[in-house]
Amino acid sequence: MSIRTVATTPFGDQKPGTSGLRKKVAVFQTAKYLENFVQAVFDTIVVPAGATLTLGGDGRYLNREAIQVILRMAAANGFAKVLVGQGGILSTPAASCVIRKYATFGGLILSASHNPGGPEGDFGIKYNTANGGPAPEKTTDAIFARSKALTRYRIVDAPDIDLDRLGTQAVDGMVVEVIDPVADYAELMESLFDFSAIRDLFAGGFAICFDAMHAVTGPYAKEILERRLGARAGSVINGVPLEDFGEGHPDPNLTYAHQLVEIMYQTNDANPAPDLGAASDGDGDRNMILGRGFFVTPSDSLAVIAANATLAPGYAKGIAGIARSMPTSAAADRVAQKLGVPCYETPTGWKFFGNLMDAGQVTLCGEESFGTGSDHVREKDGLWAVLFWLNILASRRQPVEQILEAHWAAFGRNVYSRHDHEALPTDVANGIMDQVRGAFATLPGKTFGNYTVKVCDDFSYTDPIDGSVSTGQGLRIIFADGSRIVFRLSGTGTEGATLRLYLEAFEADPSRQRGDAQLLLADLIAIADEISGLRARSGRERPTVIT
Ligand code: G16
Repeated sequence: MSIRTVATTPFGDQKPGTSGLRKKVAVFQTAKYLENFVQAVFDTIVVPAGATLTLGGDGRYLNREAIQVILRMAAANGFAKVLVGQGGILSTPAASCVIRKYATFGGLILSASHNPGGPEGDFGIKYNTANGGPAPEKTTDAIFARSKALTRYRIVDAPDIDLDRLGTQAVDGMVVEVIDPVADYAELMESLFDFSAIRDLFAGGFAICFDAMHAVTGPYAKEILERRLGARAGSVINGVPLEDFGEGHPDPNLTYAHQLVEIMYQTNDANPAPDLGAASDGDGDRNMILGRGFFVTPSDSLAVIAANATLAPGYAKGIAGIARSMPTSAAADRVAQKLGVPCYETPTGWKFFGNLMDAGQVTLCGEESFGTGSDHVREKDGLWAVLFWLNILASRRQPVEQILEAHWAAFGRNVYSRHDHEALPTDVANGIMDQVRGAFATLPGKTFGNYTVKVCDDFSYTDPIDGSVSTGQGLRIIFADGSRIVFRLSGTGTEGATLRLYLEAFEADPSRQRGDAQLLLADLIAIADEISGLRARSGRERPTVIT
């Protein structure tokens, strides 16, 4: 082996965020930047002899180049084998599936998720452990510490491998197997859902529009929805992964998935909107669900999936429990209560669900940030959520909107919205958070119109399985009737600071459950501004994104 040890100096800024290290492409193009981080990962995880690594990404700009570098470094750091997705492609849930199925020693996933790509965009990398899930905080902290102490990295001299050719090649003695990125994942989906019922649904004229946003899910959605399930050709739009996502922002929400939104909200009777609309993000772990002219919040989607879980063969025996991130609405809690199963409230970040799933405490997990998933893998899974909805629709044969209305009538409606204030100057965002924190002492007992503050806190969490404590996870103002306002700084932005305001009000009365969330939440929106001084401090009249 021709291992080279190359001197390097620490960068000091390689701290993985909510979901791995995310930076501008230009930062990742800095000499030795990628190598430094990858070496920090390999040093931290201590690669056992004979280990296999899973490797792939969402196809964004720099994906292929980074994979060749990582392959050479994996060979120099003791891996015996790497499974890499053809073309360098593996969606995040598919990577999790491959790690678990082939019991690899974790995997490296190259993605900046829903952030834009291309030379001016973002790039990212994260390590997932052998359970298929994002590395826990203690590991990412150790990786960061190591990245700051590094003086050398190891790499072999070897030519690039052909990423497009399926089968086995070698990098200086290490085996590289280029695998079909879709096959294992599609097989797993077939084992969970009633494909024959969904095929019947499509055969009966049911129409879906799936927006892959020129990101990684295109090949997955075409294979599963169009080829295996018989959705009509063209059901998948923007289905070719592009390095810059067609200059789009591959974030499946009402703002960025505007083409899908226009299709689903069109009112032309001669050309009706499809029955179901769905979109997924850059790396395929997020999802948005739309009915005809109707938006399903991710929090409601989790609750509906939980309430209908036994309709899907993979969940026919029932669910062990549910977990949701703190800012996610309590709609799922109400379902859990009815089912008599536990519901856990965790900090934002899929990694907090891992221990609960590994311990068999929960089956379903969800986050307001368009993440839904189950213990079939250890990541949230966009296409899985769409297939779950299809399974429910194939069984219930009702429009999406009716399913939601029936759900609210049965459980009450947790009216919910998130307001994002993106790319604020960091000091402005911190100032807003400080003002809210500063108000905590005076808020309990204070009344704003119909709302009286019951309690406020900075959310902290003790993992029930390993006892680890995570503090500073979001500022909560909880009112006497259970309504909530939450302020939190995003852990995934790469420009300034993104401040998220989460709003939730409970409505038990079916006659008042219908209607636009922004109107139903107007009072809470005003209270949030009064407490935080958000508009005055930011100088902005409205949020960048409302979902
Ligand atoms: C990542 C995590 C999610 C988390 C989200 C929060 O999503 O994987 O579990 O909910 O970040 O983002 P923020 O900190 O910006 O609110 P993704 O899809 O970017 O990997």
